[in-house]
Amino acid sequence: MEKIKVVILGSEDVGKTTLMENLLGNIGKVEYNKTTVAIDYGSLILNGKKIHIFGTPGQKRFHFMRELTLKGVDFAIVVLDSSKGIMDLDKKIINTLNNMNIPYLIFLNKIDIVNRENLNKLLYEIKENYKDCCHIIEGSGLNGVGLDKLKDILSNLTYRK
Ligand SMILES: Nc1nc2c(ncn2[C@@H]2O[C@H](COP(=O)(O)OP(=O)(O)O)[C@@H](O)[C@H]2O)c(=O)[nH]1
Ligand SMILES: [Mg+2]
Repeated sequence: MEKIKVVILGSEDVGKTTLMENLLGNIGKVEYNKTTVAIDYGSLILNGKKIHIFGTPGQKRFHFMRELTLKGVDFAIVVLDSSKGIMDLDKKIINTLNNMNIPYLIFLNKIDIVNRENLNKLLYEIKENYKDCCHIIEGSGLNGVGLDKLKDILSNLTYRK
């Protein structure tokens, strides 16, 4: 069976762990001072492919861990907190993905707490600055919105590395 490796990235508290738990069921994780430092990754079978999903910590000083994890993956999911917009660390993460030529999607999380006007401004900012990003999903890891679209995109990925 084809195996595809996907990593989840994003700043602290944007909702990475919540999204993974909703996607994969109750995952094992190690948290230290509320930061997820290690994750027992899970996998999904979609479209006859095994999609392995890895998490990463969101703290600034752990950027080296993100870069290491990214070396062997096929695809990345960048989670943004749409109530906070694109933070500096998110920009650094997206630039790293672009420099490493890793395809990614942006999951605009927490849309349940943001109004349409602000969400549209954020969408505009992303489309202006990140023309290489192919998919943007509006959703909520907390209540499951956007997960079907996310699974649909994951099911169409192909092995790269
Ligand atoms: N309103 C709202 N809160 C969310 C959503 N997803 C996560 N959260 C909350 O955001 C906080 C941080 O979530 P967590 O998954 O630990 O973020 P992480 O640091 O990126 O792993 C928690 O209090 C979550 O309940 C969402 O879609 N909507
Ligand atoms: Mg976490």
